[in-house]
Amino acid sequence: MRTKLSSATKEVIIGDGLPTVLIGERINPTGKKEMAETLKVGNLEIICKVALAQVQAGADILDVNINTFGVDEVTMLPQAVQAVMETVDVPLCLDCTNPKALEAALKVYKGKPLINSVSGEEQSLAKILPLVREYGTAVIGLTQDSDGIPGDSERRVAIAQKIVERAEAAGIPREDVIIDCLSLAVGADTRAGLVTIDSIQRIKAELGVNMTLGASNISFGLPDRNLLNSAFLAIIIAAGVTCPIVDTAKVRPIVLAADLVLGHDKRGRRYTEAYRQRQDAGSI
Ligand code: THG
Repeated sequence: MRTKLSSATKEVIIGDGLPTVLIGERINPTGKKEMAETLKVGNLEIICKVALAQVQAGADILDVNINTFGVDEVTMLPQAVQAVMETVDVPLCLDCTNPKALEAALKVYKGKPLINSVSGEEQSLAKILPLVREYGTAVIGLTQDSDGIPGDSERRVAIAQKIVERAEAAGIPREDVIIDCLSLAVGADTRAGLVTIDSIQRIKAELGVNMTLGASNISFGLPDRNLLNSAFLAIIIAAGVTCPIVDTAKVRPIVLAADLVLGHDKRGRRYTEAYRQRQDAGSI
């Protein structure tokens, strides 16, 4: 299973056995006061700065989320996408659930983006899948529905199956559906990680699709979050996640280490090259 995404000038291929593709999460005003304030007045400078920093840190794709109180996504999402496309050359992941804003962004996008996201809810499937089909994009399918995120893997697998079936029925190839099993905080429930890992393994075995995950949700409310996120990332990559959503600068070394151990880095070139770069930068 290979998912191909592109910008105007670059193609990124997501698949089993290939190097893990990193989706940079930092264009997101949640918890970032300055980014939120500048977005409200239509200033995209910070977003472009954050875009460049993430690509320099090794992000393969950038998530673009501008959802915050006081920002009109229908106006601002296409402007943000345009500004990011003029700053970096990686494919983009449009993190927005408003179909009008998505369509406005799809009209200016050059290449094949990833839409983030559709869920198992009828209303979401009905609004998002036609856009995926019409614009020939790929889409992230969240394993949640009107009852929220299921607490067991059986129901998460069932939602993933429903999304894949409905996408195929709408004329969207299976390789253009990337499933997100979602992770809840282990601080609230210590079985939360296991349910996500089990869901990933089952979906890989039963559906064979590419998978993403917002890996940092696991550590909410706990100390030493990067340590937990790193352990979790290595496990979910081994379980079948091929394109996690991450803070690239913080996790690229652990991802490269996991890729080497799992045979996703033939001859270990990516691992040793990143080590050399950190040495040259004086960070080790
Ligand atoms: N799945 C999918 N999409 C997603 C998520 C997911 N998009 C949003 C989110 N989850 C992933 N993106 C982020 C962005 C920021 C943070 C976490 C996940 C974050 N921000 C800091 C905080 O809240 O403490 C604050 C800002 C900072 O300094 O980075 O952690 O699961 N499909």
